[in-house]
Amino acid sequence: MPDRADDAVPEKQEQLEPLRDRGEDGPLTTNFGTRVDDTDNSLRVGERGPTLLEDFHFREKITHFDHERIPERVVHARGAGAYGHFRPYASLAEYTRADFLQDPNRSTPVFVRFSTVAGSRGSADTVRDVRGFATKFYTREGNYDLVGNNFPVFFIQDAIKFPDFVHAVKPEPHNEIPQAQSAHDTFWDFVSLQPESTHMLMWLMSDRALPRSYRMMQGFGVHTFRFVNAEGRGTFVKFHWKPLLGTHCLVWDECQKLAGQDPDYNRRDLWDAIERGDFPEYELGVQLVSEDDEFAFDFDLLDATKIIPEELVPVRPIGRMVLDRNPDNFFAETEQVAFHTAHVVPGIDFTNDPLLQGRNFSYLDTQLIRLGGPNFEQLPVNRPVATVRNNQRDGYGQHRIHPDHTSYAPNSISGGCPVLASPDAGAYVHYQERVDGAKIRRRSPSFSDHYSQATLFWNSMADWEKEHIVAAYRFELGKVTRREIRERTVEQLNHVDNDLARQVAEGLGLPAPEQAAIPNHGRSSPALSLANPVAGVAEAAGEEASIATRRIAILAADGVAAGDVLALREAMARGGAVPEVLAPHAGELRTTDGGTVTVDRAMSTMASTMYDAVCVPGGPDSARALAGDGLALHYVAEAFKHGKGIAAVGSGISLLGALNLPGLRLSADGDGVVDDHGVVTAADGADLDAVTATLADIIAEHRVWTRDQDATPA
Ligand code: HDD
Repeated sequence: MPDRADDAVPEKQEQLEPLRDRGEDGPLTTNFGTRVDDTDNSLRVGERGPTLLEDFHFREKITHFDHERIPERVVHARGAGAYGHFRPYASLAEYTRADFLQDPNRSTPVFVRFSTVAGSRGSADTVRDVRGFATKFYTREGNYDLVGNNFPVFFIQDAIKFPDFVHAVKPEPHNEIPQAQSAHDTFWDFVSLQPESTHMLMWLMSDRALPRSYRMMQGFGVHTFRFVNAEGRGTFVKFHWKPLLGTHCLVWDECQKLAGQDPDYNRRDLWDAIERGDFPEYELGVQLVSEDDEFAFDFDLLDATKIIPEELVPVRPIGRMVLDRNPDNFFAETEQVAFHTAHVVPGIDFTNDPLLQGRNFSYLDTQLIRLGGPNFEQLPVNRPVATVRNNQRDGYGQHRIHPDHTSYAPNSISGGCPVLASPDAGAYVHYQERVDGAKIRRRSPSFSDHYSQATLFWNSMADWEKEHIVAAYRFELGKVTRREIRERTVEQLNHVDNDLARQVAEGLGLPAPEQAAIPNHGRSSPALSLANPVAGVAEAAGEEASIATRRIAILAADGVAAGDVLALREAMARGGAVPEVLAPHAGELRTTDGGTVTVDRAMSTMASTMYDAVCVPGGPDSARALAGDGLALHYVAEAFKHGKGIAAVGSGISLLGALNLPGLRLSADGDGVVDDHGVVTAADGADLDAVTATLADIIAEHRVWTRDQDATPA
């Protein structure tokens, strides 16, 4: 295990250490401590006789096993977690009194859980879905939970609709099919009748729903929250997490294949990176809006289906989070961690966003059923590092022993303890917002524009992003069996953009709407496109787009040119990437110079989908073997289809030649390095540094979108 990051904070880990049960040395015992001499045979009458009820070891072992499962989360059931720490860049005292945002020299421990939303605990990672991005800050003033997603908006405006939405997206009730998919009738039935979901659907149909890695994914607090400073002045705030590795996504074909090839793709990626010492980092940014500007926008700040375009209010970087420790036990930590939007600290408060208000009820309620009672805050991962002291007592799983004789206030027997804190002594003071109105079940008219920002999103997309969105709608609706639902969705899309609606309709064989239901306003927001670098992060990090942590496959067989393998491997590793030699068999490969190279993985165990780029070194025998190997051929064709960087050297180029990749002109003449649509080729003897530098530039751009992907068979 590599060393922790330099500014790691000890408080939380110190608290956890005595609770870690490493089961060191010593004999097996029952849960009540009696030593056990046989755990393989139950106590019975004679060798072939019945089992005895008095076999306490048997009964305890089986009973414990029978009770091992707890209910999975009703949403966000599948996830992965990690510990780390957060440090602000500068004091934010002007806006908030939150202690953990005051001192740039002090770090706060965190636990983060990433998740998918719709699937069960055992479902695949690479499904089309929203991703959860929930952060628990263990501050000195108590736990603060920022329970966000990787999209900045949500499906619905009012929490009372959440059960309807979740019932619609979950597997259908009669047959529990499909698992972790939105491509089915009940989901599209609901959203096509629910125009407020239109903006969120644009995000869901975009590549944002297919993150390459939890380490390369943005996070958003979604709601407008409120900062409150020491003078009691409030400022509206939206939270943004930006990954230092950039925001990158997979393509749909890749996702579908990965769901079978490695259902743990995103979880494994996070785990492996942390084990390697490639600690994921995210910059926290805020959009701040003064209370005077509450009504300055053409949308309502309380409406969670809206963003504040970054061109209107820039994201201001305020700090950085590093995740540097994997949990020791999945169940104890990642499964039992309990997030709650109402876990707030002084200086952070709510707004009247009706989605947020409902969440503030739901998260506490759900932990009671999921974790079996009101003492879930005592579970190791949930325990604040701040002192907990109150008159709450008893309940299932009570781990505290309270020796005091009073559990009520006021009291005199315990000298009135625990005493109340004053605001100056760190007490939470609710923001004193004046609210006045009649009791009504009605939504504000300021929540009623459901299309402008969906159009803004569509207008902001690069051509390839638009193509992917259209393809996603065609796929999803193509799985919907009821024609009227497909038609209704096209009609909704025609409120976003006529061209979009037409393309989707054509793919579905439906009549294309002739005219837009609402004319496209023509506005766009560059920050929404993955094609544009994310503002803030690179400057703060002082880092260029890089190949750090990218996985590079070097395809080789017996007879490979050792020099090529070495040069490719070393150059990639120098850039911080993770190169691996893949071959038709595991073990060692013979090389042209009579030596050997070690194979990292047998090709059959690691598909091209698990790498960001592929290299084919020279060596005539190796190239011939690979060109005759269907797996190797498929490997390169698939990487090409998915827009990945490819490099081939010398005779390695013949593998590409055998594939007839559409639009590719392969020329290995001369000694130069050729880059044709992200396929880098160089003749034997060419400058390998130039090959790797060109490939590195392509990988840093993530994918090449100028190829004819659709025409590539793979
Ligand atoms: Fe939620 C879990 C994020 C709306 C009710 N939600 C959950 C998690 C995340 C979010 C990241 C997983 C936390 C973890 O890793 O344990 N939820 C969101 C966001 C929303 C949102 C960003 C909209 C802005 N959620 C939302 C509403 C409700 C809920 C409107 C209910 C009214 N969410 C829950 C829940 C869950 C949950 C049922 C399931 C398990 C849990 O809370 O601990 O209470």
